[in-house]
Amino acid sequence: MNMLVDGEWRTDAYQTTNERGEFDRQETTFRDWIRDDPDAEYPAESGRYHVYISRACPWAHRVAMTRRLLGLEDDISLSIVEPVRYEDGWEFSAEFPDPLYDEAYLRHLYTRAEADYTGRVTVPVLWDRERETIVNNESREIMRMLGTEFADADGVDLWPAGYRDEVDRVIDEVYEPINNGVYRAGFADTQDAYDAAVAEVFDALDRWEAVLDEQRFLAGDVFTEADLAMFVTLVRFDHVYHTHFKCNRRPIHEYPNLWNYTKEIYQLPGVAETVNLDHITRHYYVSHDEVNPKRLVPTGPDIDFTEPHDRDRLPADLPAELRADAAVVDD
Ligand SMILES: N[C@@H](CCC(=O)N[C@@H](CS)C(=O)NCC(=O)O)C(=O)O
Repeated sequence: MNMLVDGEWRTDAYQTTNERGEFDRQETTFRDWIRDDPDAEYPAESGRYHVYISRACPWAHRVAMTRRLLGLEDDISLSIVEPVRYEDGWEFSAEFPDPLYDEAYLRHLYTRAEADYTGRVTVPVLWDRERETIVNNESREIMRMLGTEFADADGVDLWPAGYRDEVDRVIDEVYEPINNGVYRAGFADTQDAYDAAVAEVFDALDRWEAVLDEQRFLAGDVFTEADLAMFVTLVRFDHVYHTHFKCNRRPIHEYPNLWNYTKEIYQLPGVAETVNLDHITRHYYVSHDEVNPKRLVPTGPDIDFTEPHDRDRLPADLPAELRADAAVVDD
């Protein structure tokens, strides 16, 4: 895969699998924090920060969804890159421009931030207009800092007191077998690596299917960052991971609890507008020509995230903003 090496774009430098044919995800590199403190290096100021995302990417989706659910749209601006990634990496276009510098490629933001940057050029990117640099490009950390440093204390809380350890534990538990597991299955170079990854994916899905029979959300009866982290993988699963990444033991819509859980989250106010199945589908099937050389995009599956769910059978402690009837309450 492609990456920057000492600020130069290289198409041969990034080895995605190790000697056993297993997908190795490189660590992200910009790890600063916005703080709710006017003297901080990156103070939480409305209008100062921008996020670059792809509607296709699950990690970027975490950030877009957090921003929307916390009501930070007027505080943090957002722009979208072209859905398909070719040899030059994530790109901008007339339809999906770079609103800050009118750059042609996302990698130019990385070299603006650090002229001799070495690493992958990934979304999401949290950009500081004032220092003209990347604050952070790790979704889990961006999700957390938007909630703890930026959001209004009276609003939606995705990392609520009393649940924090459990949320952190669940995010860890879901990450390797599920969020990253589908990638390890899809990008495996050997049968053994694929077999092991796909077994982990489905063992974990079976486990969560059982948990969700007894409780509404992953950490209990409240909707948290852990659900958001799980949802971005589940909502992509049947369209891309099932076929493109060969996680085809069973689609999500055949798991009663996981499917109803996915539909419930999709139907929370604001969530559906963060999901773009066209960008998701085109991105995966067209960008990864090593997995899908003819770049044909399948038309299915025919599933409907808006059909009724049955999750009301379990207790939930949802803030007013997240209740399905929130739009009506606001009127
Ligand atoms: N750890 C990062 C991962 C981000 C990531 O891997 N994003 C993918 C898109 S889904 C990307 O931009 N890949 C480009 C590349 O690897 O060159 C996060 O969670 O924010």
